[in-house]
Amino acid sequence: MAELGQDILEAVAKHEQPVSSLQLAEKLHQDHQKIIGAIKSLQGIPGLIEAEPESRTLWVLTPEGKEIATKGSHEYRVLQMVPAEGQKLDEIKKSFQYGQIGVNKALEQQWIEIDKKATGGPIIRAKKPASDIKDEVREIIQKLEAGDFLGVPDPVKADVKKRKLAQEQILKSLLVSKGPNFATSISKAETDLTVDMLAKNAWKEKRFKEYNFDALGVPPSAGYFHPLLKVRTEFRQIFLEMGFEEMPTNNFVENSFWNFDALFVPQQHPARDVQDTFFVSDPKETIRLPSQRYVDLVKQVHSQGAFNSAGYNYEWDDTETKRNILRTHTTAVSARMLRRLALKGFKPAKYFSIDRVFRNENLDATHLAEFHQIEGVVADYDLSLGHLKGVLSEFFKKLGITQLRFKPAYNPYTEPSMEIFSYHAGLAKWVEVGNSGVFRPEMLLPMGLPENVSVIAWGLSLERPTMIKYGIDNIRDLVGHKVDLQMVQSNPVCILDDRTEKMEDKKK
Ligand code: FB9
Repeated sequence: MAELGQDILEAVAKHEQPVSSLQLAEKLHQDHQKIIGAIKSLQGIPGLIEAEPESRTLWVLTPEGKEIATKGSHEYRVLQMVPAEGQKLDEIKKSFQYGQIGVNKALEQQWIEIDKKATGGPIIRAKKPASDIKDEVREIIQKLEAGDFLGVPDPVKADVKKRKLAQEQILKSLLVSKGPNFATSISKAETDLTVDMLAKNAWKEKRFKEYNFDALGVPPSAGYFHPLLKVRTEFRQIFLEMGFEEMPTNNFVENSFWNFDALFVPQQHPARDVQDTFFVSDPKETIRLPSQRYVDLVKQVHSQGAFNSAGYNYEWDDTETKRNILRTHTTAVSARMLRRLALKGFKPAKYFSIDRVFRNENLDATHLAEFHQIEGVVADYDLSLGHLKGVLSEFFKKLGITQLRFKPAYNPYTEPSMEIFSYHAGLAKWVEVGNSGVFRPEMLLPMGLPENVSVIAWGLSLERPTMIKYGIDNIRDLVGHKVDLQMVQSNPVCILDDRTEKMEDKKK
């Protein structure tokens, strides 16, 4: 293209008058579109050339039109073929490609007549000699081809188009002339102003590339945060600005005491079966249970009842409580933190956690055997369900969710319990956004927390809001070995509140 640009500059230099791109295409034996491209590229060099758009109308003959222009109209050729004594119709029709059309048109013009009673079949006779007749169609076609179409009446042009003898085309071209900085050589635009140029004043003869302020920045060849981690940061920010302290969740392996027994989940509860829980085979059992006194209190409240609770009335199994598992919820960590709070002397506290939990459940498009649980815990004196509803409203409002509904539910470790629902405008339905409740006294009192202390808590997953905000339908597109890393790189920063248009609505 640079070479073609050079040729164009040299051609323009030879003309005082502007040169059409059509002329340049002919002169340089190049396709007109290539010439246009090269001119536009030269226009990128400030002041080098001026290029004004021009357009002209052309009539381009079809093959049939070209035959008329060179050999005459079909009807005139038929007339020329017919001798005084007449000619068989079939012979005329077969004499050239357009013979049939020619006969029809010559009859229309009353130049010929057909004697259908002639012996041996119909014959054609001329009604007037060809020398007395002007082949006007041919003249018109030749005028159109020569670009002399102003004198051709519109109905005639319309007939030419209708007979598909020629097509009218608007040919766009550029009229090129010398610009104020015209030169026949294209110096490469400099992209840097160097010390050497300044020292020798060489910059004065240089041409510098224009700044392109629309150019996108070079994407940093750095790492990119996974959408889950970006959403986790948003949730962490929400908890921190609400005054919550993050719990230490750096133990995926948990023992059944903290994951179930301390939460007053009975040892025969189905959630503790292999169908729902991943058991660790080695080490199979923990060696680090809390104090025997605390374990005995938990054992008592389960098996015989205590603290005004009837308990579950079953035979406690010391082995069961020691079994190592992958934690099924971060509520195990909440239990550890509440026990620690009791041991150091109770003060009101607000804790949160966001980390992985593991459940041996059926997989589907939105559920894997692990997910990130988000949990909030508030411990204070005489908290009620009203406090729980209030803190949930505040929390979800920061997610842009303002329409909440609560539905009675059951958890072994909370009473009362509520499922949390929010109206999703994009889906036009109420969707479950979490679960919550007030921890039972059978969980709190064996820890040693004061009787008038109550603890409210709630939980939700990290994956569900992330999938909704990023418009991801299948969880395997978000996490796992099949994830497209381009998704990680190209997904925008996530802002959870209602300032951003919901990704799901965008998909509509
Ligand atoms: O996250 C869930 N849904 C959700 C959350 C946020 C959200 O945000 C939108 C952008 C606006 C959208 C949806 N759920 C809980 C509800 C369902 O997705 C459910 O099908 C899946 N649940 C998980 C458990 O499934 C086996 C989500 C997960 C869950 C459920 C309960 C708890 C934690 C996570 C809990 C708890 C709890 C209760 C009492 C005391 C302490 C903790």
